[in-house]
Amino acid sequence: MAASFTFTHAICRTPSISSVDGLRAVDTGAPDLATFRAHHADYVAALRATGANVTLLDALEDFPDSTFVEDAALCLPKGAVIMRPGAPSRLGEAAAIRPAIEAAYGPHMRQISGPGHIEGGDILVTEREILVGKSARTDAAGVWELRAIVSDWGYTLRELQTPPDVLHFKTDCSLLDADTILTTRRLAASGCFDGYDLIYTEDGEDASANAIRFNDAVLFPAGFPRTAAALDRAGYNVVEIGNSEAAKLDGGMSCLSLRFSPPT
Ligand code: CIR
Repeated sequence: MAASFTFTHAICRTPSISSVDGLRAVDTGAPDLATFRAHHADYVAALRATGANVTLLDALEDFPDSTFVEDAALCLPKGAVIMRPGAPSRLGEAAAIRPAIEAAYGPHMRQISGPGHIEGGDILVTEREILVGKSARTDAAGVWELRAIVSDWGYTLRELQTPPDVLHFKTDCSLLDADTILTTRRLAASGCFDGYDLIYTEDGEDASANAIRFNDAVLFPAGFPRTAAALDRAGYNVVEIGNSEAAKLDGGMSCLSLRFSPPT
């Protein structure tokens, strides 16, 4: 099975009470904690429904954005890399996620030591390569350090640019299968996905580009019916999850989990 979307495990973290103070580009109001946690529980249940073993970490009040675990680590079949978040308030999330990653990966774990920065949301792992978009959170030095690590493991890394005013590379794209990517037109316009099959988000539904293929399911944010229908027509098993509260913090489906199969 394809390692880029077939996983035995995931790690999630319960949204903290402090998540109301999470980072956001535009303030559309604080997330409602009860709704956020209910959506998060639906998300974890959807991952578990595919047969995966999901570790649910305790909320971390010191880090308002720490439910977005994806940004603190990169999990690959051959090893995991602890990231170095570019947002100062998120830098400490690297140390906080480390024990959970170490429990799963043991010695197959490395760490970005800096001075560069890199966040997992800027990294799309496909079946053939690792795409990394530089952004306000991910700089050239961070990409350089990651490249050295993953090259040792035999992976190819391609450095790209996240569009201006887009938080993360994966804010605008998702892997659907070994050859297919869901993307906004503004991201694909750069030609960065040449050689892949593309499904575009429908007009006015760019905010649905952040989805995840996880085993037989595509977890997809509720509220984008035309893009959901396009995925359904293309044969994907679309599982809609409420994302209204995470979206207030610029978060989406990929941000809420680390997905992997531990090395054997
Ligand atoms: C942040 O600005 O860092 C959080 N409020 C949202 C992080 C979303 N993560 C992601 O796209 N991978």
